[in-house]
Amino acid sequence: MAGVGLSVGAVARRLGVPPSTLRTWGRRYGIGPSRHSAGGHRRYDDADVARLELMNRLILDGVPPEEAARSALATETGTLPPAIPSLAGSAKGRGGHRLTVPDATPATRALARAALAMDTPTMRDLIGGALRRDGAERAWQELLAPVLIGIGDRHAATGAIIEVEHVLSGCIQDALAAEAAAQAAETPPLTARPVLLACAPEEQHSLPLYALGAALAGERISVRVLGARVPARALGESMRRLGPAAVFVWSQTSWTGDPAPLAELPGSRPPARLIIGGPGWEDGRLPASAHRVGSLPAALAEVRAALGRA
Ligand code: B12
Repeated sequence: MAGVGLSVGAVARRLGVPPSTLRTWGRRYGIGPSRHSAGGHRRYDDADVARLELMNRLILDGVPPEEAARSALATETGTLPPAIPSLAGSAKGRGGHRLTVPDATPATRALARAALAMDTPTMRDLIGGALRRDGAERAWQELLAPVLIGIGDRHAATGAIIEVEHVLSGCIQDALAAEAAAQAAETPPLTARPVLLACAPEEQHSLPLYALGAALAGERISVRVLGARVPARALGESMRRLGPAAVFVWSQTSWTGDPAPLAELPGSRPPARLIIGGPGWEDGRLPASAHRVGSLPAALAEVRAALGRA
């Protein structure tokens, strides 16, 4: 694409959408070509095309166009952030992709490398080893979350490695669920009222719930992980049936962060503490009773407070 950039028709063919759609996206969402040819024709450079490819993929994955455009425009399509040490070479997968992980360590490098190679047995060994050695809270904070964030950034920049995201997520979820079950079997919970952990309706990103679940099980706190995409009615029904001490609801993305269903959750006596986490929640309209947390340690502290533990 050196120098002149691609025409509307060429980009449309590449994405498999009509040229009129590209023009509409440009007009409506401000995601269009950065330059024009000498003759005044619209020209898309590499960064424009990368952004449009990302937007198109998000739409194909079910994200509303406006949201997809906002994500694509907010994504740095060129170089990765300079402050983050590069894992170039060491974490290079067969597909030639590279990954940058915040505060990379030998452990994150090894997991990133195994993930990019889709080497499931090694991923399982590394994740299981970290959970046994460091416990769920530390393993999540220092190993799992940084690698997931690195993978998400890579996906945002290239539109690629979705398959890596899926395989790694599966390994992490299995390992965290197994860890929670092992902890509960080894040292039965001390608390009578459980803590419910649920994703917001339609929210598929559930791994933080499993991390919190495993960390709570390690503290002998009884937990029920309801998992991804929990309809508000199902969460309400679970609250009526189980009488939890606390309910934690996760929203990763803004299209699942509508706080309205939170206000409809049933009351109880004694009341359940409502704790919400994740970058998706829309500030401003959150119920006054909600305790918002921004990290796994903060979520653990809120749950302990709900249970009257120091
Ligand atoms: C794994 C993953 C998936 C898996 C989820 C599997 C599962 N069982 O959870 C799958 C493949 C299913 C998936 C699907 C999609 N995903 Co996805 N996914 C991710 C990924 C890589 C990790 C998600 C995660 O667990 N995040 C939790 C932690 C690790 O990350 P974090 O939230 O950024 O962490 C911050 C805070 O939340 C806090 N924190 C960290 N851990 C914890 C724990 C607790 C308890 C608390 C309170 C706070 C906290 O600290 C961090 C620093 O501030 C993220 C990248 C990312 N950065 O999150 C993308 C990401 C969330 N996905 C994204 C998208 C777009 C999608 C899809 C729409 C399309 C796609 N192909 O990727 C679909 C549909 C999702 C839907 N409708 O719900 C985007 C969202 C963009 C946006 N606008 O919000 C992201 C950010 C990737 C990206 N950069 O493009 N995804």
